[in-house]
Amino acid sequence: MARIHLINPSTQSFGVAVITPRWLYVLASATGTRWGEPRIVDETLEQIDPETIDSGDVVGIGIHTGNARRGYEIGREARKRGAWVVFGGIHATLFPDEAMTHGAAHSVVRGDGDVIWPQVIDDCLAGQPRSVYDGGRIAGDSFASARWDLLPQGRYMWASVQTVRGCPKHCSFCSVWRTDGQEPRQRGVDRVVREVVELRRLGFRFIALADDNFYPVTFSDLAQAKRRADDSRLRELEALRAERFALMARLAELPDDLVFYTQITMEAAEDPAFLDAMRRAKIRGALVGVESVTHEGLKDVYKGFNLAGDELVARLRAFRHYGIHVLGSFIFGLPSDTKDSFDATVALAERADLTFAQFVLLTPFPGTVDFEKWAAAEQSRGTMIDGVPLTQHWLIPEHRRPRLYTEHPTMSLEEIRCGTQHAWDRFYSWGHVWARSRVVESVRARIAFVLISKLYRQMYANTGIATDSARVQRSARWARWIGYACRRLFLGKPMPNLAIPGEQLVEATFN
Ligand code: B12
Ligand code: SF4
Repeated sequence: MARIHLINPSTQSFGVAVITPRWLYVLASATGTRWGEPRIVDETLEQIDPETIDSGDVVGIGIHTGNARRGYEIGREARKRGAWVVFGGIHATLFPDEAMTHGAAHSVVRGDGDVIWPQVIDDCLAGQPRSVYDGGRIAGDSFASARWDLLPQGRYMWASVQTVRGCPKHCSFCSVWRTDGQEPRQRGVDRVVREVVELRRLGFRFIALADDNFYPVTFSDLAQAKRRADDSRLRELEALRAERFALMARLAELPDDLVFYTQITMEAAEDPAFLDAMRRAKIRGALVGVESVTHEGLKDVYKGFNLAGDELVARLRAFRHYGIHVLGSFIFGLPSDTKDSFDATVALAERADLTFAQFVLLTPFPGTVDFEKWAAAEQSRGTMIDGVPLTQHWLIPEHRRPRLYTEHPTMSLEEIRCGTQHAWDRFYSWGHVWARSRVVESVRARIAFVLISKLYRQMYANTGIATDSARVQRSARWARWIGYACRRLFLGKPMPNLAIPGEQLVEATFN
């Protein structure tokens, strides 16, 4: 019988991984059991063995821009072996034709895969797949719950659960508001809670909320809606906000050893009731897109709703006041950056009591406003690398890809790259990490904190910014080693009898 494969491409495999790629387990759930259990391969753990793919099988490959090239290699190999090849994910949604020409796709699914996937499989197995399927933007209550029973044991430190898709903002470097839409689609509270309970039963304590923006309704949105003559928008927003509080109240009833982490805009810091609800819900960490520490930088990325200087420090500290550790995300390479920006940013990150920080290089991701502007200018320059136009930078072999794409008015690209590397080095130096580890109490927890900081740094910085391949390999080895050492620290004793708050104990799989 034909088999269904779901493959998450990656050129780097670490044996263990930090967070479960949620799409794999959501699509596994959407697959159902009609065709036997799907075969799941996450290449961040280990590379696919092509021998496992047979003629007539259906191979689903999910790609974002960074792993599209590897995804296309797998697609070509699978097609050569006679399988039906289907691409999905954000990059395939943006460039369905590319998945056909470079990835040998029979079909591409644009948008959400939860509902349309069984139909795609049916069509493939009937020998009549359509070239493009529109999965659309489904309503929150149609999001499929993941098949956590299919997870390999002891490989992932964090599970991932989604509570909302879409983000009302419109940052220039981000494609989420265009692909997932600006209208927040919140998932029913019961479904989220059931998934979390299932994960805790299996022994997961750490859960990433794979949301675009956990705070989709701000005070200024409410104030704006209040000014309208028609109050329907205000009622909609109030209902969305009430649902957030309802979700957090239910999470608060779950075992205290759970730890949630989410992504949120810093506007949440002006909402003490929200932060307090987050604290009670055990949301102990949040990625906050700070992007730049100056007003000019924020203007560069259309993020005027963020603050700068002392006000910024106060806002970021507000999270810590409620026990929420911030992973601050900063962008370097903005036109307004100067040679002083690197040190100034690290200093601010430390002054604001950030527990973690990431310093990313401005990258024109397709689907963004930045990309459109950059690609229009770049097209006339016509730069090619290894026969690939720079406007399709994701198709260039990884070791040949530039680290920066936009000329800077005052700094050379190498200065920006080195400044960024230096910011990571400084923020994650042993001394600084050990000093920050005071946020946890026991020595064991402090050691865990240091290891996690180093792991984060090795996985996301060195392998991304370094141009020297020996350094990249060394980082990957380090990350593998620390990953193995750390993974047990995150898991708890399974709680097979954990009840769903407000419900009797029910079977462990839900849909
Ligand atoms: C959680 C998350 C992370 C986690 C990843 C954890 C993990 N192991 O998956 C962490 C924090 C590690 C992370 C890191 C990064 N991320 Co990220 N991340 C997200 C986030 C917020 C949610 C992804 C998610 O799990 N969604 C839930 C699942 C269910 O939805 P989904 O993946 O979209 O899948 C659905 C559909 O796309 C479709 N689908 C997907 N695959 C397939 C396959 C088939 C066959 C089919 C039919 C359908 C299908 O069906 C699914 C169900 O509806 C997204 C935002 C977003 N809206 O996608 C950004 C996002 C994917 N990340 C992004 C980026 C840029 C990064 C980083 C590069 C950031 C950085 N500068 O370091 C790194 C890259 C890491 C790496 N090497 O891969 C960008 C990607 C942009 C792009 N064009 O590719 C996004 C879109 C955010 C943004 N602001 O633009 N990320
Ligand atoms: S960067 Fe964050 S706040 Fe801005 S549009 Fe993207 S998801 Fe929304």
